Amino acid sequence: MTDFNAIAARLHNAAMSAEAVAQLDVELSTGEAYEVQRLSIERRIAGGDRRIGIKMGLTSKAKIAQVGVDQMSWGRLTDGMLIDDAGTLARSRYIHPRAEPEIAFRLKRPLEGRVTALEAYAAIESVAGAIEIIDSRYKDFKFRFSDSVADNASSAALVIGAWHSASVDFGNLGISLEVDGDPVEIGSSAAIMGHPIRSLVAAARLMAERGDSLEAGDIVLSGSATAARPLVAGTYVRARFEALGQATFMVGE
Ligand code: OOG
Ligand code: MG
Repeated sequence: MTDFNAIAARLHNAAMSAEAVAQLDVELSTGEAYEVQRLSIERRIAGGDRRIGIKMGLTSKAKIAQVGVDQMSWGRLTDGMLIDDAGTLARSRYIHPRAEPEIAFRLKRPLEGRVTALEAYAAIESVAGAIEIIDSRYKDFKFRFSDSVADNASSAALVIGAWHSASVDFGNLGISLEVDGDPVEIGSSAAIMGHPIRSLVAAARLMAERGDSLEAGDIVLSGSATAARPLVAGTYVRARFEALGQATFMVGE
């Protein structure tokens, strides 16, 4: 029998120690993979972290092409993953971190199960440009869909720019990711499922499949609009968003 707790512990310890582990030798079912994810995040919560929301994964063609997995996933976000905007991320705390620009939502109402885009809109309190730092705990960033789900969809950290009113039209905003001032990835929020609101609708539906739901106050990362970029210590990363400003951080040692 597969010991889900043991896999969760292995992945949790890999994240805490910044030491990669081998890809899982058994292919978990989707349900099992989400259960391992839940158990591994439970360990973070036991260590003092607080749940702050979720991240969506693989919601754009650019990301699907980069990781070779074409199924949407979601992972859990905790306050321990937050990095202040214009703050510093310690490179040594991660295995092979990459940055990717995303649109973030903060909810004022719960969202559960099958909801319409209109209902999803009505639940948004504010919207922001953000950067997710992903860091697969697997060697060489290689995984199957279920491995990645168990590994909290590679989520490692996030930086959120200034929150804006939900009335900003965020359906097709230009986005660029810069390293030391050079644009290295260019995209649009429309790359996220044609419109990022669809990612929020999908989040509520996919969470319901696992008996979970979005709560008022939750933050939702809608998934990267572009491929992710590896982080190098000593560089300055900035994501710029039309109408939403920017999110930035320094990569420290
Ligand atoms: C999986 C996580 C994908 C996104 O924004 O699409 C993701 C990965 O690339 O490791 O965070
Ligand atoms: Mg992401």
